[in-house]
Amino acid sequence: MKIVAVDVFQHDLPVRGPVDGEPYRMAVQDVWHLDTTIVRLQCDDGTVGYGETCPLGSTYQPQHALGARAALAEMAPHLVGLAPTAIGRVGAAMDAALMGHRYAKAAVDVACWDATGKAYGVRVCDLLGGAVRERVPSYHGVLIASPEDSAADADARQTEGFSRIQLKVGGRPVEDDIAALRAVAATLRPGVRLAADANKGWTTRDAIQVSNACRDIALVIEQPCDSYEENASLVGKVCHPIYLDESATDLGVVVTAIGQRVADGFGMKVSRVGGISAMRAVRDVCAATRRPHTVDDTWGGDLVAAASLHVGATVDPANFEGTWIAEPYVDGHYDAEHGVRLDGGWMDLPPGPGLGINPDESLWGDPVLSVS
Ligand code: 0XW
Ligand code: MG
Repeated sequence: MKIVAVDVFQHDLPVRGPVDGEPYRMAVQDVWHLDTTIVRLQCDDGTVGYGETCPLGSTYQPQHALGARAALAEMAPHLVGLAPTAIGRVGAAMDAALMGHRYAKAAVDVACWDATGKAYGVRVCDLLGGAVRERVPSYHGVLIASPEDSAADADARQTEGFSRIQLKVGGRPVEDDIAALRAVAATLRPGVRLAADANKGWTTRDAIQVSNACRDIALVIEQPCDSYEENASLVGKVCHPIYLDESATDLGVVVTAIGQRVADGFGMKVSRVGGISAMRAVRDVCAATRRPHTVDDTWGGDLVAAASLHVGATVDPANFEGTWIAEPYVDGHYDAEHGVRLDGGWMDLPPGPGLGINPDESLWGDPVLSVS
C-alpha cells in the first residue's frame, strides 16, 4: 500500500457564536471565522486517508492557515510513494523536508492513521491500544461574560451532563475574573471539576492575586501567563494546580514541565504536538507521571474532532480531563451520519474503521493543491 496522491483542501468555518452575533470570546482574542485545511491521501489500493488542521486564527499560537497549506505544499512531493501504514517513516520524511510546522504535519499524520485503520479494518483507537470506553466525556468552555451569565451557562451545561467546566478568564480586570469564578463555583455540583483558563492573558501578578482570592475554590489554573518562564515562576506562589496548554508546544516541553514540577496537568492539542503519533506519546508520559490532561484541538470539523476523540477514548479515566470539540460553534458536519456530536456532554466514537468519518468531499470544493 503506497500513497499515490496528496490533495489539500481549504474550507471556511464561520464561527456560530454562543450567542447570535457574538464571537467565541477568550482572553486574548475574539473568534468570528476560521479557515481549515484538509489533507487527503489517496493510496494505490484505493484506500483514502483524511486529516485536518485548523489553527485558531493567526495569533493564538505560532500557526496560521496559509502557513499550514504552504508547509503541506513543501512536504507533499516527499510523501508520494511512501506507505501510510509506516507512520513513523512518513513523519521522518516530513521532518527531512521541513523543520517545525507540527500543526501542518499533524494533518498528514492523522490521515496516515485513518488510512492505516481502514487498511486493517480497525478503528484508530484500537490501533492506539484500545478504547477504555465507547462514550467519551467532553468539557464546556464558558466564554468571557458577566458573572451572572457565566454562572447561568455553567449551570445549564451541568444540567446537560458536562462534568467539567472551563471558565475563560483574562483580558479584563482581575476583580471581574474573581467574581466570575466565584459565581461559577457556586453552581458546581458534586464531582464537577473547574478550570480557570486564562489563555496566556494574565501577568504573574494577576495569577497570584486571583489564586489567593479564590484559595477556597477547588480549581486548576490553565495557561495563566504567556511564556513558559512566567508560568514556571508561579510554582509555590499560587495555591492551585497549574495546567499548561499553549506552552506545551511538543513532547519535549511536556517532559520538561513535568520534570521541573511546573505542570500539574495539561490542556493538550493534537495538532500542536504534531498529530496522533505525538499525542499518543504525551498520553503515555502523562500516564506514567499521573498528570491529568485533555485531548483537544484548536478548532476544526469532524476530522479534527474524530482524531481527538479516538485518542481521548484510550486515556485512563483517572487521568482524563475530557475532549473539547468545536462542534457547537460549527455549522454542519463533513459526515452527516457519523460526524462527531456532543450529546449531554459526551461523544460517541464513530463506528467505522480508521477515524470512522466518511466526508462529503463536495463540501470542500476542488483541492487547492494536488501532488501525485
Ligand atoms: C477550549 N479550547 C480547547 C478550544 C479553543 O481552541 C481554546 C482551547 C483552550 O482550552 O485553550
Ligand atoms: Mg486552554
